[in-house]
Amino acid sequence: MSDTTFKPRVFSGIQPSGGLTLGNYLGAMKRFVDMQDAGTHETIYCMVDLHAITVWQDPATLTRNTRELCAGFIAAGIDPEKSILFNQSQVPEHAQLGWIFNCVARMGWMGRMTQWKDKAGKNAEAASLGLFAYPALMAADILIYHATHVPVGEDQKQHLELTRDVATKFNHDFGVDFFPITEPVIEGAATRVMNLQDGTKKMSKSDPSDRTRINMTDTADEIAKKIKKAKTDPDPLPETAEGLEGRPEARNLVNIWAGLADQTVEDVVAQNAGKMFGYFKQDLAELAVEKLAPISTEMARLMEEPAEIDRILGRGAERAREIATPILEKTYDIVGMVRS
Ligand code: AQP
Repeated sequence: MSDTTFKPRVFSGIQPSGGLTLGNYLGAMKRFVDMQDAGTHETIYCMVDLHAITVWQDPATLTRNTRELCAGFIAAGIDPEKSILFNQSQVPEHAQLGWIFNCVARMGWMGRMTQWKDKAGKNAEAASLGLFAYPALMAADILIYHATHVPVGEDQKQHLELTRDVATKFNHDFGVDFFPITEPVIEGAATRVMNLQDGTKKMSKSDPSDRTRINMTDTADEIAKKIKKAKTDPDPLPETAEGLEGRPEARNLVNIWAGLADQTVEDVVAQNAGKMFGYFKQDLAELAVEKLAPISTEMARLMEEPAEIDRILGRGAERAREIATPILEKTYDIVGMVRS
């Protein structure tokens, strides 16, 4: 940790690269609301549209997804007065600091990122340069606010380690103590919600198959059907959490329950020990509908007023720039850029 004392500040983002999933909600957004409501940190939340375009996005769909994501944030409990809520492209300082970090980060660091390997696949030559550089822009998203804490799902852990590496190298190269060494906040029972059809893969909003995920906009019927059809094994629920070992699909459904009900995995297993998955899935579907239906109803209501969503995003961007601009200016001074 650096010697300078930084103001406790939370930053996190979600890509408008598709509809919001249960994974995004349990792994990230629910934590965002908790951190906002705790009142211990200033909270800044962002729709990272510049990250979304590292893979192809249809322009009209990107616009809609960004507004829908904003509606999701608000419906889930983010108050745009308490938190700063905006979309990344309206705050150009992210991309400006991102360029500086492109020059700090090393090619080798980027090449080791598992998300790069997963998303570029075997055809890395055809992947965008932006997809390769994604983690440097993510470091800029966080450090342009001197954020000290970043709530994320398990899949983002490696990118956060890289953010720490970028801050450390910048501070070392320029002999300053300017960027904080950010702490990841990866908490709760559902930090890695898995694909409903394959418990070894992450639930993802851009998976081509809709059956693999629960979308925050799914109807009660769709949620119940997807949970009923979720892959499981033939055994009943175990007596203890250790009994979930080697049963990824069973573990996933238990984790989802724990995340939705704010319980521990141990409690969920104890409560349902010996139950067949057919019955467990019925109860889980009821729980999911009870928790998610009010959010999707509110999202739909907010989506009827796109101008109000745009106003909230614009105001959030103004507030974000008040913090970001002086940090970028100071960075330019440290690097030796002439500013007149
Ligand atoms: N399955 C998941 N379980 C727990 N947390 C998750 N997150 C994403 N999927 C899960 C968390 O949600 C936040 C925002 O993620 P993102 O939209 O920036 O990108 P991602 O991690 O790549 O999410 P997706 O849904 O898989 O998007 P696509 O398909 O576009 O790549 C992060 O905190 C992430 O950890």
